[in-house]
Amino acid sequence: MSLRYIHTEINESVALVRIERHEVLNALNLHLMNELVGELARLDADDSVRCMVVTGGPKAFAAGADILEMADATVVEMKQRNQFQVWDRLRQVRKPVIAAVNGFALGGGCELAMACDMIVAGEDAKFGQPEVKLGVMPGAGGTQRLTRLIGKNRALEMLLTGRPISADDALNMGLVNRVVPAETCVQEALSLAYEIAKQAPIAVQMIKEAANKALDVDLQTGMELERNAFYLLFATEDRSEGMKAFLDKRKPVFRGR
Ligand code: CO8
Repeated sequence: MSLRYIHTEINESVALVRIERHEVLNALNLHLMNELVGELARLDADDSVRCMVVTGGPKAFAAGADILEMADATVVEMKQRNQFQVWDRLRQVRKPVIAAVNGFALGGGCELAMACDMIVAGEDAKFGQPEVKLGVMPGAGGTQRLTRLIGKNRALEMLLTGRPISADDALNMGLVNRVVPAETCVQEALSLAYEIAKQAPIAVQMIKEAANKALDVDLQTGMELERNAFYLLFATEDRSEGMKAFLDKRKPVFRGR
């Protein structure tokens, strides 16, 4: 099925998903978000894919929610749109998703990058939550994820001033995994994705689930969840293969079973 704003290429078990609405800096309208999350859900269910990279264009990963689409909306219309349901679906994606961010990642764009599992930033990337300047606030996790990632004081400075930060500052604060030359950003994110795609897929998904839970539950609950997932992996063929390959001094071949 051809999508209007989303273009996907799959190579060596990694899907590269590009957001292409460049004329408005990839402003995230409802249609685009539905396409994007629908595509990620489809790839999540595709056994030939093990890891995904989401990227935008050279000038913008995404400059936020589409302001034109919201400008005249009433409270009732906003509630009826139920636009955050799609963000809840995004949280259900089990395979790792890496954001490759060049240019602006603002508002919903910054929230989208943070909703991914890792962020590779081009050196020209700018991250920010400028909603306060529009008289609103983040609605897709900005106050929650940013606070968890960089701490309350630094998050509040960004959230209350709306001022964007540079890629280097984002790295120092722990918002991104690494900063690379802008022209290599997508390739670096893909390299990371290829490395993850070589690991045992069920272990990868369980590790993602357990790490995400670490942010939601107390330590004891998290430790129990981790332990149960650890035991469960002993039921997989990939666990037998991984350990056998180590003992045989060869590379494992993981099949996701
Ligand atoms: N919505 C709609 N159109 C946009 C957006 C946007 N967020 N951002 C840029 N555009 C459009 C501009 O209107 C312009 O269109 P046109 O050529 O027709 O005039 C085109 O993109 C190019 O933009 P600029 O001319 O402004 O480019 P500059 O290089 O001068 O400036 C900026 C780039 C600084 C990024 C500037 O465009 C800007 O400030 N954009 C808005 C950023 C912003 O405030 N984002 C937050 C939006 S609110 C939000 O995200 C709430 C999240 C809630 C949940 C998420 C749901 C998806």
